[in-house]
Amino acid sequence: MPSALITGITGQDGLYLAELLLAKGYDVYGLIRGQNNPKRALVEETVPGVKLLTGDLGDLSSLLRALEVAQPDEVYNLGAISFVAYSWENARVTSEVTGMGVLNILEAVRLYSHDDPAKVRFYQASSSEMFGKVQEVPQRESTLLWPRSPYGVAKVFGHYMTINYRESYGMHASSGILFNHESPRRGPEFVTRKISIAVARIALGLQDHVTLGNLDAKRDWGFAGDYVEAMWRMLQQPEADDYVVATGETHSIGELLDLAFQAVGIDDWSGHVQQNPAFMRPAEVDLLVGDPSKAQDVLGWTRQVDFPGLVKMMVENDLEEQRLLAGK
Ligand code: NDP
Ligand code: GDR
Repeated sequence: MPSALITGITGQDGLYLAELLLAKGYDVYGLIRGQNNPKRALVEETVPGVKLLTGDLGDLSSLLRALEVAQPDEVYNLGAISFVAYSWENARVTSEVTGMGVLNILEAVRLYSHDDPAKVRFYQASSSEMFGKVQEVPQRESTLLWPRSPYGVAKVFGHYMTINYRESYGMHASSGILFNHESPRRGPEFVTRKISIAVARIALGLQDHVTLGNLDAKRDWGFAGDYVEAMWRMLQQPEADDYVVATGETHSIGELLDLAFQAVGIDDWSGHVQQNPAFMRPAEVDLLVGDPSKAQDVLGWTRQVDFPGLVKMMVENDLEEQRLLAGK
């Protein structure tokens, strides 16, 4: 039975990836931080087959201990401080976890695999935020990186460190440059989930409006369940490499609002949406849209859920959740 260690097990992608690997017969270990992590119960309930190990990306010795216990064939480094807006106010801690944390886990894997550098296959969760002030449209693996946030800068560090460990030590280390992917498990601080929760509550008469930042922002949004499949496929390749994973389509926040409100039968949402500069960012990324050709050709990966399907899935989930919470 192959074994895998996932950092970031409590996050959106950690849960989907754990489900995928358990279904494939893997022995799955998840790294969980803190002495009383509030999301432990969620992980235990959602993926009861996962064995949780305590550790933190900032603590090399905890990573080494986790590797010794899990004896993994594959390590997926999904752990990060991942909210871009937060990274301006907390640039240092974002750099330490999202950037230096990658170096820590790479170094732990290198030390653990000292007898055979390719013993463990490693996945790094890189991001389209690395493209920032985009140098070409659509963005592909060879596009020059120009990050526009402390989060993006930290991801660039992790991305190049992963490539450096592959080239320096012969590690099977791959980097997935993933564009935005969402789901009913998305954190409520991200715009898609913020909108799906608000729309559900507005439909149920629990709130009147939602306050957002830049409505002109555009993103290449896919479904997280599809994207973890690409992560796994990367580690099944004979050679490690880097891949863009995206839909190749871009949509605005306005289009997202159209679809979300349509899902609850509201055609004109103008009275339900307000704007506040507090949700604007010091710098925005430009036209983010990815070219997934390499992932399609080499990995045989394709997305299953389209943008309207994704928005509908999220709003329907939140209608159900909010109805239960409100006792309706
Ligand atoms: P989430 O924010 O949902 O999850 C982040 C995870 O990182 C949580 O499990 C969190 O644990 C963990 N974490 C935070 N700090 C530490 C630490 N010091 N040590 C160990 N773990 C830590 O992110 P997603 O699931 O959405 O994303 C997974 C990865 O993919 C992230 O690295 C993200 O940056 C990257 N990514 C995501 C994209 C997306 O659209 N979702 C696109 C491109 C890249 P805790 O619960 O304890 O806080
Ligand atoms: P992003 O996701 O920054 O792309 O990072 P987010 O959903 O936070 O923002 C997307 C766009 O929406 C605009 N926006 C708002 N965003 C939030 N959060 N709240 C608002 O009220 C709001 N109003 C408008 C933003 O300005 C932005 O343009 C996500 C994370 O998962 C990263 O970890 C990952 O690397 C990238 O996706 C790819």
